[in-house]
Amino acid sequence: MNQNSHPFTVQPGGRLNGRLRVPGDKSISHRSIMLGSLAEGITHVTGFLEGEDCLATLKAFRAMGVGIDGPTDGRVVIHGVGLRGLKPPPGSLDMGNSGTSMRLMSGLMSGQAFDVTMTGDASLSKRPMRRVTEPLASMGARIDATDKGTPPLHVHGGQRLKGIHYDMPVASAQVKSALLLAGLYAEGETCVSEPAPTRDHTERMLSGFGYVVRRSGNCVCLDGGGRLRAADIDVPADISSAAFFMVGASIAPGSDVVLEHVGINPTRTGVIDILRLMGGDLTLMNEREVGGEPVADIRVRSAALHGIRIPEALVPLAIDEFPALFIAAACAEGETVLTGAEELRVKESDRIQVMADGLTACGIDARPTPDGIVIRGGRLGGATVGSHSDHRIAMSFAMAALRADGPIRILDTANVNPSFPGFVALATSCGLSIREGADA
Ligand code: SPQ
Repeated sequence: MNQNSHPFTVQPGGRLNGRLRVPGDKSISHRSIMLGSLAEGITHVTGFLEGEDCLATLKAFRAMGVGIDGPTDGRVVIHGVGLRGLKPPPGSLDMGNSGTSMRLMSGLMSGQAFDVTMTGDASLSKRPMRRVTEPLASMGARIDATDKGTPPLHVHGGQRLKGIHYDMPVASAQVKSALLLAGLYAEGETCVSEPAPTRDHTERMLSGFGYVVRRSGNCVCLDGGGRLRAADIDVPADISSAAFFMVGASIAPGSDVVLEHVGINPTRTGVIDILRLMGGDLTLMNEREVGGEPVADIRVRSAALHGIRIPEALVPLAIDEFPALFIAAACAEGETVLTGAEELRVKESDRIQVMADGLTACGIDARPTPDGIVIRGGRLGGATVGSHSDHRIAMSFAMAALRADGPIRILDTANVNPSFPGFVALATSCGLSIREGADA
């Protein structure tokens, strides 16, 4: 892809104010389509994220014969076909940029009676899949990948799966979910234990669909052969999208925003904890539970941030928010040290290196390490930065402009829309001087 395509130009300074609701949670939206399709009965989803990643999942299930109405204004109606009701798709399934679709569906497809090929875009085609294909193989699945263990994946149908007890070497919700979804089709018990807590939306939603999931300590188990019963799902606003505004409001003096109806599942709230440790002023209001997921309105006011050593226990709980948090660190007094986050190197881009390069271009002392980064807060200069097609990098540098002393131009931002449709309009509405295009 042309690295100069579709730039953002963000003028320096300003502040963020107002009440805003960011789009629906990406992880929950994917899972709503998967479980809704495999349930018996009709599932109504509201707040669905209408970005290309989740639409890739939706189109895949449509291609396998599931009747899905919408999305219309975040509403989707899924006519579930039951665990054994999917049909062979007419061609390969295109997962676009979406690691969640590819990895979770590797598990689900392993239990089907038919073969499926799953492809992805240039970024997804570089991401590691052995983390799911290897444990799935020990359940009896047959999945072909490239010699490097990357997509496209060809999943052979008609295999007899058996439950396993798997100790995950990396803390990954995608691996855990892939195995649990394969476990629905396996003989006996499938158990996954995790080295640190990861997002538990799959477990919560399975329970919401009436499937018995047993949790004990760091281990989650289910038995194959059960049934899913349709349930309505209200998808909360995505904390990973809200994070850009949490950071923007924290670093820009005079800011005061309320982020409405944000999912605050404890496996996702590391960004709030880390910003607070840095001196951030964040208040949770109107806490409530919606369809098995905790939700709150989050008020964020600007604050003088200071550098910290980020506790490693918080890393999996904030894994997608580090690009934004690195901007907070660049605006903080003193040094911020992140360790134990090597997973950041295998996301949509190498988020450690790409953020370090961008921050360095802005004049910040940012030193990557094998498993993290050391950032010394300082004066942010205007610059042109490459996002390497990574939506989270692009939106993070957009927020950096609030504290920069010159315009920030961000290259190759076409992948922002798939995870955060309407980002430019929403950011503009609360005070960011951002426009799509190259001219300052
Ligand atoms: O879908 P994708 O591309 O893998 O999405 C990312 C993101 O930043 O949007 C990671 F690049 O989020 C993952 C997250 O990092 C979504 C996810 C999930 O829904 O289960 C889990 C996390 O990945 P992992 O590898 O830690 O399991």
